Amino acid sequence: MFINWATNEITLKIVYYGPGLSGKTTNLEFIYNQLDPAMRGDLITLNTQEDRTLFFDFLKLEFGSIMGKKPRFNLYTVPGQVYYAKSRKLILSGVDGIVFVADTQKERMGENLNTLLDLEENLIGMGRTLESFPWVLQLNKVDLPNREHNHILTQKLNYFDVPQYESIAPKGIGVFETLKSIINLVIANVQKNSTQRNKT
Ligand SMILES: Nc1nc2c(ncn2[C@@H]2O[C@H](COP(=O)(O)OP(=O)(O)OP(=O)(O)O)[C@@H](O)[C@H]2O)c(=O)[nH]1
Ligand SMILES: [Mg+2]
Repeated sequence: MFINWATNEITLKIVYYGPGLSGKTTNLEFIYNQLDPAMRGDLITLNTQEDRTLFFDFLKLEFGSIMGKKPRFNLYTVPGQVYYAKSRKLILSGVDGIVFVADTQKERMGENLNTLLDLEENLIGMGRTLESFPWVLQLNKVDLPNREHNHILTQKLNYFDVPQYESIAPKGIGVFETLKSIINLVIANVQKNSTQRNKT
């Protein structure tokens, strides 16, 4: 979180995290294409030739008001491929909320679990934990045939009982529900922390 007292702006950082090809970039593309240009900046993507995220994607949104300030949401995706671990760690720095984009195909469960563990390790490195951090789970690619059962996905990935949404990112199904949910969690968290600060 970054507060600019001069301009009365508060900047909040939301990171889309998840294994390679789970649909993180597709979420940002859909949000970018749907939103009024007055509410968003350009979508900045750094891709390989195969359209895999090389470093990150970035999209800036501006709307509403919180505690009398104008919030800006900086949305990032991490590169999901295993060997970009250092980039993922770097992109997480200063994060306020996380969307974990899981791939619901049965054969991708191992990758989902590895990446959730990678996220937990990075959070612990920042003095945080998945249990205490604002995050939501997006179960993406539910249109594909080899889909894992919901109760198994929930049991293996959502042991902290965070809000979870099914999605088909290229069609936009579940994309804005997920975004609204993480924005609400992040705002609630900022307000809670500022109330606690004011009490002490
Ligand atoms: N059928 C289907 N395809 C999807 C869905 N979401 C994403 N895709 C496709 O999956 C591929 C990978 O999506 P990306 O959004 O690039 O994945 P990513 O998570 O950003 O991958 P990395 O950048 O490598 O980490 C693309 O071809 C998308 O069109 C979905 O819900 N259903
Ligand atoms: Mg990507």
